[in-house]
Amino acid sequence: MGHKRFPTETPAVVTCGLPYANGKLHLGHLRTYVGGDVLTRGLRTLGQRTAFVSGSDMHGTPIAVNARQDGVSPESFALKWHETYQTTFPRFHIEFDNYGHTHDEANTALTQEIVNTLDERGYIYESELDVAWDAELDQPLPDRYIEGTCPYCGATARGDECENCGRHLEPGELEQPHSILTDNPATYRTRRHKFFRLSEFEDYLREFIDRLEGTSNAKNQPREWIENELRDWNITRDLDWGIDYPGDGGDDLVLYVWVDAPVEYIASTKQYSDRVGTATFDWEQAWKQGDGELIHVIGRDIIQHHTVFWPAMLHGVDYTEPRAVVASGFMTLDGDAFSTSRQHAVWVDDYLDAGLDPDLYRYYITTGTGFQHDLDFSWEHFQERVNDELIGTIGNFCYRTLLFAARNYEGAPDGTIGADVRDRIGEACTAFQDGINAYSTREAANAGVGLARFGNQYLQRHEPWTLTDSDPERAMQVIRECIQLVKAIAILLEPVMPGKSAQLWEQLGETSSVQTATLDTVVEPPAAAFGEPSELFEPISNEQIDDLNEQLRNQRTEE
Ligand code: B3M
Ligand code: ZN
Repeated sequence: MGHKRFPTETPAVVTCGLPYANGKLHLGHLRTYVGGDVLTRGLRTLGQRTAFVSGSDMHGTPIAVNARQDGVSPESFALKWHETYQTTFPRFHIEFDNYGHTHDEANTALTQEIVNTLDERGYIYESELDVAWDAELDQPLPDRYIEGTCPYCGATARGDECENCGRHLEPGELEQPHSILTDNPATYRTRRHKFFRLSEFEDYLREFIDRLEGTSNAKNQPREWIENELRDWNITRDLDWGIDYPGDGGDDLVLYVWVDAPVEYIASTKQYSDRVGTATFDWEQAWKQGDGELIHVIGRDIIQHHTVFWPAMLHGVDYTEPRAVVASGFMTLDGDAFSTSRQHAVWVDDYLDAGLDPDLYRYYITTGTGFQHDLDFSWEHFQERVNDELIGTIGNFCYRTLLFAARNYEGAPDGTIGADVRDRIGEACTAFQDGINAYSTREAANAGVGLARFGNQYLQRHEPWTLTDSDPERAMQVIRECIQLVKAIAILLEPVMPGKSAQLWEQLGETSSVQTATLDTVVEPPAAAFGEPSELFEPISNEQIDDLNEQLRNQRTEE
């Protein structure tokens, strides 16, 4: 069974991996959120009904450990960061339809309901488990409270995950574990815990993986995990921060953070439905009735959670299965991993405080490489891409066209669109549509960039400024064609640069919103009257790049 091409009759939900509410956001973090936002806007340009949701991940040791260091409660610690993220995303034009958090009522209730159903259906059992313990402090050491060696790749890893090879680690798997609190080697205590019968989902997951769309890393890596033995999954923790285990026998246990975190995708969609009404978006149709085109946009380190644990949970309660998992590559800064602890990072606030437009960065990461490939950020490269591509190609073409049109015709002159321009616009629309259908935000964005490149050549070839006297009709036609190209560029680039495209739309004299413009409107006639445009982009100077690099050097600390 293949999936239907977008746009479909059925509603889509695009989700972004939930950020742990535990620290400042840097540019590297934004890759998946910008990716999800561009994809959502692109789907809407195709006419696809789409909800875009996410939320803050409030639970687990990623929060508990950091809150403890700060000497505050996990709840107030996480809420503070949640509020920061909620205001930061829109500043980068990342506009979720709903941005909740995992500790709210909606997610707590839905998580407990799903766990209860899994329990009733026999997918959960209780068993003894040797958990890591700090003998000196006499306390359990779940997940990030221990560090040691990954049994799969030998790298240094945390209790439940190896960042190096991307594997999830079950309790007991980490080798040479030691407490991050005292540095003592971990000892063990036997405790009763809850387990999810993942092993029963092997046949289902094999078939699911064959149907799954998205990036090739997300479709291929899980095969190996599913082919090898699927171990049952420990879904509870000895921790006093999280969602309580709802059924019998789990009195002092909370759910493992990876149980309730993805449920927020559903809870967040529900909150959106509750707000706008089910006639506009029905969360149950999407999540419970098999009708939703569910697309998860994530970082590549959490592929296993989204292609193994999560679809098994959904299948266990008869919810809709994901259609696609779109997993980004990692980001580096000047060739080195972004690091919060070493302050090797460009903080999102610093980027905005430098007066840089968010769309420039959105363009940089969307078109810099394919979504699943690793991508490096450097200020020099950023400057080059802004000055050469955004100014040299896109800004230049749009500005020259609109200025000439405003000065000579006070807007769009009469004239027909010749076959080559019409065909070239058609090709760009097809490339855009194919790009979105392949979950390639880069291909979709490049469709618009390609039109600007074509437009510059077209202007150069026909030199309308030499025709105004000798052949005024022809001059009018060329400009009329170029304005149609500008209009198409505004629509095709809206997903990647929503702010700049809205500005261009206004310059074109359009009164509607470019955000709601669909592909069929690229051929509609432009507004007849508009005034002189302003430049869309400002060049970035060498001095500014030197300053930004210096700031980066000054803030960096050695570990
Ligand atoms: N909070 C962040 C991460 O591991 C984690 C994602 C949850 S998505 C349901 O990247
Ligand atoms: Zn590993």
